[in-house]
Amino acid sequence: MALTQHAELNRWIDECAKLCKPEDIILIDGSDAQRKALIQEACSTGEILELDQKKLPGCLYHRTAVNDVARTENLTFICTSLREDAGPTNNWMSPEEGYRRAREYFTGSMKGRKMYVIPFSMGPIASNFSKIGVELTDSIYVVLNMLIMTRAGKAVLDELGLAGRFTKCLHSKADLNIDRRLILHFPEDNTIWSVGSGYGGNVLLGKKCLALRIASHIARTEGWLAEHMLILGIEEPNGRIEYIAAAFPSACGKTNLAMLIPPEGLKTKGYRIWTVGDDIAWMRIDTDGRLWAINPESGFFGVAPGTNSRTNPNAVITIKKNTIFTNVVLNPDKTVWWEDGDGEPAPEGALDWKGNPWKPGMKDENGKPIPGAHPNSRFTAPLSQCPTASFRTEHHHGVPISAIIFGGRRAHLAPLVYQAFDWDHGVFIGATMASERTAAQFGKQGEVRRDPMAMLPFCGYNMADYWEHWLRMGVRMRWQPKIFHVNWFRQDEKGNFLWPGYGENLRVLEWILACCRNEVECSKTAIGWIPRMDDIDMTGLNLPRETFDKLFEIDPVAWEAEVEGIGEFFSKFGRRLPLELLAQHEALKRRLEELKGAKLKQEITQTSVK
Ligand code: GTP
Ligand code: SPV
Ligand code: MN
Repeated sequence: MALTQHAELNRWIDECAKLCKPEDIILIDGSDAQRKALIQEACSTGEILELDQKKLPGCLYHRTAVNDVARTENLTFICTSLREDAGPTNNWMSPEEGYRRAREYFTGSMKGRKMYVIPFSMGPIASNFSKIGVELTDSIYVVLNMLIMTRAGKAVLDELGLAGRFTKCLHSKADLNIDRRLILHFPEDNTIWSVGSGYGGNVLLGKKCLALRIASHIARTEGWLAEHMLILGIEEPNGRIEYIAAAFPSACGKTNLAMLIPPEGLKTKGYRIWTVGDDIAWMRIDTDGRLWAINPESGFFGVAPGTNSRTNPNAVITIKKNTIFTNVVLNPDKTVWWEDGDGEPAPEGALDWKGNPWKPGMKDENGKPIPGAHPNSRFTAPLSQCPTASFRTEHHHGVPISAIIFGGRRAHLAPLVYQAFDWDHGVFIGATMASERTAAQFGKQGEVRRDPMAMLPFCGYNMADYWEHWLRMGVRMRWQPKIFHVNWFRQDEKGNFLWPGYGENLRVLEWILACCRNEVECSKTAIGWIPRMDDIDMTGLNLPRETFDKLFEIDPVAWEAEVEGIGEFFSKFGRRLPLELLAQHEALKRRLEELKGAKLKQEITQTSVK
């Protein structure tokens, strides 16, 4: 009997089964009984371990292969007929080559395993703004994660009906060989093929692959935006809630900001924070001319290290039950541990993320501390368990966005916060943002790289066309959100963070909202509007005046080098680069020259006074 009522889906499942040769095909229906049976099966093979069910009810533990712990961007490709359609920032392969190479790796890759068919919806089922995908996978770990991260199961098939449109997502762990690993996107076929990996972003195909790479391509043709952004609501005591969307690169603070707890000093103001999403936003212009956003996901796939009751108490509560922990330390009492978490040092007899005996303070042959949890170890937890989960997350219509924030991890250069002069300038700020590389990607850590809109690894088409699309979206909106740039990571000469970050970031958000309502005057600088010192509420925070000044310092010499870097980056896009961005680049150059001239004049007068 056919597996589903959808003829095309059946045909495709058949085709993939012929290729991968699984011993059985199982349809994921979303029921609790099936999920429990799958957990039992995965536990019996050692793929998954059940944690102490009294201390961590419903929680599971998993380790990925040691060379499979972060997204492998160098093995991730956009497969379009024309190379220019992928653009200079993406790896490209022709669809023919992509299918040919991956087909070899998929051939017989599921022998002796089962193939699971996961129908899933990104966004609330039946919302006009949602998209359906079906993932075929030979990994129970993937199934269990997808059941948390997406709305998956029979209800999605019902929604798909006899002939609904869906993204074809094929995944096989195969032999987990990094030399036979490929993450391929075929936007022209609405298809994703991922083989040879078992790590999150490479294999939970609803997330980065569908909700960003494929969706960004669809969004361009349909006139909306698919972005690497958190969505957060800030409720004032009068009940009014303003929503913001913020794009930070991987491991730069989205989950933390999305679950923010108001700092002590601002408690009396009575703000409440509502978490809508921590990683992805789909945004469209509604009939009211405003930008509205939904979070297509239903769970968090968050960075574990650094998560504790001080930095992110909401996350700590969220992950107390029904959570999958990946690549963290396993304690002998079947609980988990990670660097900079809560409580005591890891107990005797703990196993590190590789499964080796481990205790804190161990060093490698070069004297470097060996971390117990991988720096990119993660938790997968249902959004509904977050104490601040927004009541709008299940709403088909999402939330209206008042401000868009771009941000990166910059030890130098970028001030704590500044506002764009207008939409085009904001698009320029997003297009030119840069950040230090983190553990979420393979590669040299700490290196500054350009990461436009935090979408460098996630834009499914030519980045120049993507900027053009952003510019055009601005024209179509009657109420444009204001655009800002933030940097929580600026450091002093000794390498200490100048800004306390985390909950204290609300002080900056408060200023941002005041700007959106035109309630404050700002200081004009060469790079944008910055706050006057008194306009950021510092109650309860002993931030010395010098630190504030350092946080907002704009060094014209360093910025000149930045402008040069931007020029080099832009030149990669040739004639495809929107003229508006060229004009913005020129204007910034001019403003910085003026600033340098003014500073020089000031220095001369100062010397002559002496
Ligand atoms: P992805 O899930 O990879 O997209 O990452 P993310 O953007 O959600 O990052 P996350 O919130 O998990 O934060 C990553 C790291 O940044 C953690 O180690 C945090 O402790 C740290 N971090 C987050 N917010 C702040 C902040 O305001 N200041 C400082 N100094 N560190 C922060
Ligand atoms: C990121 O790296 O931006 C993540 C984790 O959110 S992953 O799903 O692996 O992409
Ligand atoms: Mn992310």
